[in-house]
Amino acid sequence: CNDEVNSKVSFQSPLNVTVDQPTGIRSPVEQNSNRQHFIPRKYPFVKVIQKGTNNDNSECHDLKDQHNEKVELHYDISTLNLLGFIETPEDQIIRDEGYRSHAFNVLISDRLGYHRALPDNRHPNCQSKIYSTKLPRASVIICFYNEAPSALLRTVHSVLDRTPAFLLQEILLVDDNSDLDNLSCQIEAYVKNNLHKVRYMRTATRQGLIRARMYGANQAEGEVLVFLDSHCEVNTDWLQPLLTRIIDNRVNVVVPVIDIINADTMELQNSPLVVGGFNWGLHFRWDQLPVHVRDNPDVASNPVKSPTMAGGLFAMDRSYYFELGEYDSGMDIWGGENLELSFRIWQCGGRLEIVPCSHVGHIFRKRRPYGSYGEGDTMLKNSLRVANVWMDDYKKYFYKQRQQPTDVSYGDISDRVALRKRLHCKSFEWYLSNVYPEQVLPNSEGVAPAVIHPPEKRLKTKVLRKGQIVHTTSGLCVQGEKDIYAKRSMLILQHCGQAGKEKKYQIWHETVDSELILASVLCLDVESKEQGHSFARLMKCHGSKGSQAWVWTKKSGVSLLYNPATGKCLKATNKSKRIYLTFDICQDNTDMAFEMSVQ
Ligand code: UD2
Ligand code: MN
Repeated sequence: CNDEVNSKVSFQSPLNVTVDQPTGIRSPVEQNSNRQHFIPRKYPFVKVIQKGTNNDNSECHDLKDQHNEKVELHYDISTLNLLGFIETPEDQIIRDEGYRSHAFNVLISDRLGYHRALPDNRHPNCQSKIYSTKLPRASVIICFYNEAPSALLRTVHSVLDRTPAFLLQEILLVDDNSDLDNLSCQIEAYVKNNLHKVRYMRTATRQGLIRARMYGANQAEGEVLVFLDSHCEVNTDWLQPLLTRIIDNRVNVVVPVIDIINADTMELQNSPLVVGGFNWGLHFRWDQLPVHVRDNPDVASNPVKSPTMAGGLFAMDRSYYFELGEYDSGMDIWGGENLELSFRIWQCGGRLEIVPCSHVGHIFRKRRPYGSYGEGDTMLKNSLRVANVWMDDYKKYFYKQRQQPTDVSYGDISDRVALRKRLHCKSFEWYLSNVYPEQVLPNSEGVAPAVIHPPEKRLKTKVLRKGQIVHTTSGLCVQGEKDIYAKRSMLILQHCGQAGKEKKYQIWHETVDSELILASVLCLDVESKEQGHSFARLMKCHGSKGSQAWVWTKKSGVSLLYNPATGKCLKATNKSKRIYLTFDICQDNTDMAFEMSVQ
């Protein structure tokens, strides 16, 4: 990192406002130099919780929180929704570029900054638990490749903010040779100048997450290793229950409950208590708890055994990690290593558990935003290694299940086979009957796409209110264009029906999940760009908010219907003699004035 490079760095963060050049355009908070702390520009709930010294000798000063103050932002849901507002063309660029490079809403992530308060979403039994003070110290290993800086640094700060200092040996930030703009340089300088417990390191060439983690683990000094993805936020007392299980027994490998940080809104959603499984295509899946476990009243706050883990977030005794053979270094980039480690733990005498009192949020994306340098499908190669080392005869089910050709080369596995022998590991048959008796032999289920999905959320359709959506300027009402109940139908403005069918076709139900539902199953949704417009359409309700979540809000007294996932508002647009509903940057003009006339 040299000064020249650093001076060009431009980093979109609420904390990059400098005293000399206040911009304050995109930020929900801006600096008030008299009071020496950040105040909200238009959003409330900002609290300064710690003030440090003003130590401004940084080279990459763009990344500095200029007064070294620790600011905790408290957002309620409606405030969070408003953070996605696109106000300028630059906002739109940050958003679009963010989705392209990171597959989540970087505009909101940047505006949130590096610290935010999270609701303590643990079970009440967990909240009253008292943990021993004689727990081992942990090294937290976070490897990243081209991660959005605001998400990465929020991960780091959430660990620093919510981990008792005496339990944290260090945080190892392993940069897997990121090549996005000046990212590596920015992060390295920020760490150097601000975070003394964090060690930044960078692999000489891109290694993939498996070897990048091994690289980090090899330099770790804590007695326990904790791995986290680079877009997480840990919650209250997250580490103590994990460490407690490890001192109970050093062969316990423990996983927190992985809550969902919504990729479009950054909202934290509680995950249900589920365990890890897999299908015969060797893709990870979430399973319901076995019935006998589910009925146990203690399950919500006691560790529960899990056949596999999702892979990104877990803690393990450091010496046990090495004893058990680290990771399979023959695996590339992404995929499969989570099942490999899970099988290895169980078959070789360890135990894998989910610890319900530990909660960590993770941004679940709909796609992985990075490639693998022409290595093709690393998941297939990695899974072939898993099957051939650990699954004995059962590997035939994997081979049968895959739709792709399986004659690809998966490299030399002799080391891993020798490891299995040396550790006297049990058979896959033993694993299936003792650890995963719920597993059934393959049926015709398809192979899932290669992303790890969040645990399923139950559909809540509780209706808050119902009524017509009126465009207040024209006095017209929103309804489907063609057949009222047609999926994919566009939406138009029509005279508001006063009674009967005409009116019925215009009655929208607003739910607790912020959906607007017509005819029980069809939701107001956003169609991506078509001929320059984003059209509103009726789509089947999916229950996961995003393009189907709607927030009523006001701008200069005008009532707008806002979609946080796109950062845009509903708009009446004349086209071919009809008035269609489209989306655009929210403005206090007449095209965007809508209200719900509650019935
Ligand atoms: C899940 C896991 C992930 C990993 C993966 C299977 C969770 C929450 N996440 O997928 O940790 O086990 O399944 O392999 O359980 N990265 C690198 N170098 C690369 C590619 C990725 O360092 O070449 C980093 C990346 O920046 C991130 C981590 O590895 O911090 C995991 O990657 P991901 O977030 O794309 O994986 P995810 O959550 O889809
Ligand atoms: Mn991830």
